[in-house]
Amino acid sequence: MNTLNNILEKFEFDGELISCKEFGSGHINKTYIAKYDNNGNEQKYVVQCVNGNVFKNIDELMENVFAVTSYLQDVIAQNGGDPDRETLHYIKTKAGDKYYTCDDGSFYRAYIFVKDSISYDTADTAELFGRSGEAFGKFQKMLGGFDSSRLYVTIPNFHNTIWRYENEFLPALSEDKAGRAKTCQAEIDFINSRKDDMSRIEELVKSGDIPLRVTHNDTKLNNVMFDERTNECVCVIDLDTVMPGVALFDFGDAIRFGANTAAEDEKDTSKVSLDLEYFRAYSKGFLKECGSTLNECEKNNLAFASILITLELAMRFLTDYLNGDEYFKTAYPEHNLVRARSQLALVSDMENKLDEMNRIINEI
Ligand code: ADP
Ligand code: GN1
Ligand code: MG
Repeated sequence: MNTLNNILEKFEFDGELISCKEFGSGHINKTYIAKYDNNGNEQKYVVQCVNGNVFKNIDELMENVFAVTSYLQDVIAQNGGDPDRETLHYIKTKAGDKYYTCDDGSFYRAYIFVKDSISYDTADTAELFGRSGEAFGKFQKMLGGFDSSRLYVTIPNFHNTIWRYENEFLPALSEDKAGRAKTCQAEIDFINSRKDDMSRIEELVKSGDIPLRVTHNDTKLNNVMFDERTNECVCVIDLDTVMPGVALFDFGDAIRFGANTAAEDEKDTSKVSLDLEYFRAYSKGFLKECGSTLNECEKNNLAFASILITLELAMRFLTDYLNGDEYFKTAYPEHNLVRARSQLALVSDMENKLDEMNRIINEI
């Protein structure tokens, strides 16, 4: 059995290990921060155990992140930026591999901790949130010249909402293997009643009105690192789901998470709503950077996509609740149900604000 120290020893880290602690609030992977003393200088590394239940092909996943980060390093250097700090740097193992496989079959990979940076689970101001919009917009723009067909699809149908409904939600409901369907009938009914909305973006992709681009696919606020002192955005992280995808979902997922007046797993749904000031700030930042690369159809669907991705997340949380919590990490037995309820409350509020959201986008 590998110990954590033993796993750290497999990587090309500089200096002597001082400490290694679990860190972050991600729902899938396990993240550690390892501190090293390198001749009196502290050097931090991020070490992650990748969830093999979620990511079935670690080689393809790591190929994607190496391809995207090396491309970004060139673009950032050409633009006069600092490639060392503005993109992730993965560290190979001493054996020269992109990740290390433990005796028990689990996978570990490592990268340099972005120097003097911090991530946030909530933005204290709309301005800060707007900066993350710029960061994800810039990410989209910088990858504009990267051929998306070079990337592996690490999780098929990741943001194909209707596919998830038909192939994951409905089967989980009919199987009801954890015996929980009776405890969430209202949520099931809500999701069923929105079925017609679920194929809208997929159809626009099929008709060619919406192009596939290189997308991040998990644009939560805590996937952007900010400078500790200036609060400027430094680097977009968490590249495991970078794949060919729909740019609208990158926009919408960030809104879902960051423009919510409550946490993703708020139990008191009366606290959940879409903050239109935050929506405006993010839209401004995002469109400032990549507005000129999006087509009219994409722009017309930014607000709708925010609702759809929120519905999709609600459905994914509820599916996992019905399955007995196999996918997302949970802190207590009803956690996935609480997440689903709070996301559905956000869907309802966004539906009431759709016209206003579209008005804001048009204004910008
Ligand atoms: P997850 O897939 O579990 O969300 P992330 O890759 O987003 O994992 O990492 C979890 C947290 O760890 C991030 O929100 C961030 O705070 C921190 N983190 C990850 N990578 C880095 C990095 N290279 N530099 C600094 N902090 C990082
Ligand atoms: C998961 O790993 P993390 O916490 O950044 C999930 C996302 C969800 C998110 C909801 C691979 O992201 O799709 O939007 O939880 N990642 C995967 O918080 O399923
Ligand atoms: Mg993350």
